[in-house]
Amino acid sequence: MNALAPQPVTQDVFRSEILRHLTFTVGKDAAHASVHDWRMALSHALRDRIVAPWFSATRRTWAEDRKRVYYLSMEFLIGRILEDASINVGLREIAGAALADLGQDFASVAGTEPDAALGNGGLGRLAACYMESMATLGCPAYGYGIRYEHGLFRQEFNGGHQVEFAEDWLSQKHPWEFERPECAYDIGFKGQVEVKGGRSVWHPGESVRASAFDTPVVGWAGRWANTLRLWAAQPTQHFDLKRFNRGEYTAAAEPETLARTISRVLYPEDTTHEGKELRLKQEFFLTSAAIQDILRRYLDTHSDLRALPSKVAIQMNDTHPALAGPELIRLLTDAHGLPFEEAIEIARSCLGYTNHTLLPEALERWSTWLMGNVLPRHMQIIERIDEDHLASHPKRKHYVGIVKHHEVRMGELAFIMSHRVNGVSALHSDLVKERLFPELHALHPDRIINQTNGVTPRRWLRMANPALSSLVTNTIGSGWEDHLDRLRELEPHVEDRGFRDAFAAAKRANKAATSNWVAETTGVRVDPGALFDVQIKRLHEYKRQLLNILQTISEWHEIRENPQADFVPRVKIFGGKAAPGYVVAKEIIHLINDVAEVINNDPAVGDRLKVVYPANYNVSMAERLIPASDLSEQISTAGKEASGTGNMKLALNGALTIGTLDGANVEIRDHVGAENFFLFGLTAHEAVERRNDPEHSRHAIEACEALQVVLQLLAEGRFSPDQTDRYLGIVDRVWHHDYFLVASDFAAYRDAQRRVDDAYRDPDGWARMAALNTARMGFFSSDRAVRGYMKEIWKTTSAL
Ligand code: 26Q
Repeated sequence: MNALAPQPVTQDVFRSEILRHLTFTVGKDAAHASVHDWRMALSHALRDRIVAPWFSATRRTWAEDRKRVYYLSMEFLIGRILEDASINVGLREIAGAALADLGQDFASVAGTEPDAALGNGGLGRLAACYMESMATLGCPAYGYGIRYEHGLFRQEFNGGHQVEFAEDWLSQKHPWEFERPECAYDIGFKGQVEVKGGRSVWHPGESVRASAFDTPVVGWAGRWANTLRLWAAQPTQHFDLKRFNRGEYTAAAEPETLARTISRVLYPEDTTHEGKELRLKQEFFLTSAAIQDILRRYLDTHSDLRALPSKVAIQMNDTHPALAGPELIRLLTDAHGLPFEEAIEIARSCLGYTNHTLLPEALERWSTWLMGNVLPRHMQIIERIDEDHLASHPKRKHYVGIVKHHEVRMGELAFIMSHRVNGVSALHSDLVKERLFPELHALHPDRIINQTNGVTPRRWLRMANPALSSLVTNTIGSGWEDHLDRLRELEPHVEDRGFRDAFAAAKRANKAATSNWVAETTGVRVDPGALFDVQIKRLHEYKRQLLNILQTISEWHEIRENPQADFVPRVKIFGGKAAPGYVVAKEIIHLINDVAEVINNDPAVGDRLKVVYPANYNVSMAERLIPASDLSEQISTAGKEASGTGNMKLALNGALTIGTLDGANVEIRDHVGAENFFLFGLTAHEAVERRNDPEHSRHAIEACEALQVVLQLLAEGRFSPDQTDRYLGIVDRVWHHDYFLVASDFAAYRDAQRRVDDAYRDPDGWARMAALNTARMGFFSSDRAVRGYMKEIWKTTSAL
């Protein structure tokens, strides 16, 4: 045993470790400690327990000279760390008991931790799940990202409108990170390129320093831990004492302010790409720091850069870090003297690119003017890559290069610079081939592959849903946490009435707890016996929250028309943020809140229908809502949702899906069985066809009386009595600008909701379907996904 390994933990040992940190790290006496102080002490005590596996993993990787994976992402949507870490190191119970000895409650202490919200949504959360799975699988890896001072904004509602506030997770000390001031790199921008002795030399006109902060990421059972390295921007020259002494106080601090803006705030857009200089600088900042760090680590123990691909795999999470190609080529040629042709091959063998979207407005393109100005040397290299690629594939019709119409297309750049390109669900990967890169796919038919997304069962089942987790463990034993396929063993038990009752009871307990929480946070009292119908995700037209709320209005109307009829009571739960500049999405938020106001206060409705929209949906709110969900709304216009991962979390927790054939819904339905999934709507190909009819909306509305009624109610201002014309814009869009086919899918959706009601009327039948969903979701573990990346893209093996 080495000296660093702490003594085995008992409740008493751990209690004294918490007390030691309270005293010596926090500097507080137990008699005067606040909940925050207790959280700091507990976090440090836990962190100590992660350091041993972390060091041993790092040492093994060096000693065995292992290939490392580098996951480059502008977003890591981690959420809270404390409870997750305590579960993975096997100390959740001991920590709870030790805290109780000290007069503190674990949940209350852990509940004060702010979410690390360094991401917008799916792409950022996927990065966090993959980090956890790489640690679980013993895949030596680093995550590289930006240490944003302000993560995703906090959402509040004011009169039903979304209002944004700066998020401030670092206002309290972040106990999980280790600052590494000795690990820092200069990142240049602008300036000139000089050719000297046949080599290009870039003289940046500005520079900032990227300084590392490391957070250990521990996997299941504490067997392995990797590093998440986040870069903070700091000024290269500190402040100007001469100017300060002249009394120019603000000017003296200018270089500092300028530099710090780079890591100040996460861009809150997750689909619209605007060619903003600061965003480009952020992307290069992350990418250059990462590539410099990767080369420095490699050259510590190797000298032949041509062997780099045998030790380094770099994964680009979408195109945001796609400058990794040009930056690696720049360092290999300009700094290390390799010929361009060799450099490009080395870079390509290291790089992989994951595509997460087909939406044209989300595809990154930078004007050649901006790129040439901010990164003059990289612009030259990009043009050279483009010429090189064109030259090796002459005489192609419709050739789509990287630089076109004075723009740099980051998708094409990432594709050409990668040896593998992957989509995130089977359908999406097919569409990447067919619609996004048809020409490049024809030239490189083996490059595009699929790696269907996954989610970590440790956070999304074991931690978020202790009631269901205990039932699973009591039924099939432990070990499913890192072998999620084992959930299949539940299947024979599903035939057992006792098991189904226990399954339903766990769900019911989660719903009861969440009903209390909903009452506290929104003031709306909901019946835990009602069907909890949940749509939680970013607000976007393609995700069609509008379709959901229109159907809700229709349901409300039906209740009022037939007050005696036998309705299945429902609670419609919404959660999600809109990008601050996305006007239409914000209008839909307003509408949902307005509809909630009317329905929740309608005495004719009572408990049969409630609409709740708790503000500030985030990872922690997801952990609360997902285990309490009966119905998972996955209703995007087919062909638009690359995968979805909330769909997986919900089905894993025994929610039934109502959904279109989009993204990973297709595979979820294949796994859980068509009879346990409420399918509706146009397919991806039908949707494209449908748009060829310029009158598709009018035809759909004329064919559906229920939809006419809903649009009429909206147009009359029934949900906006203070401003009756408020929703005329939405009505007009459904009639005349319905690109996302809300009208065309409305009738089918409404019909599918009827089938949901019918199924819910039979509680035992519902429990069977829900339990089969859980039993059959093992495939969607991020462990399976990461194994796929290791085998097909990174060519690495587990060190365990
Ligand atoms: C790009 C340029 C400038 C500013 C912002 C951006 C930007 C930022 C974030 C563009 C896109 C994103 C995020 C995209 C995203 O989250 N995509 C989702 O990825 C999930 C994981 O693969 C999928 O499950 C979802 O289907 C997909 O929408």
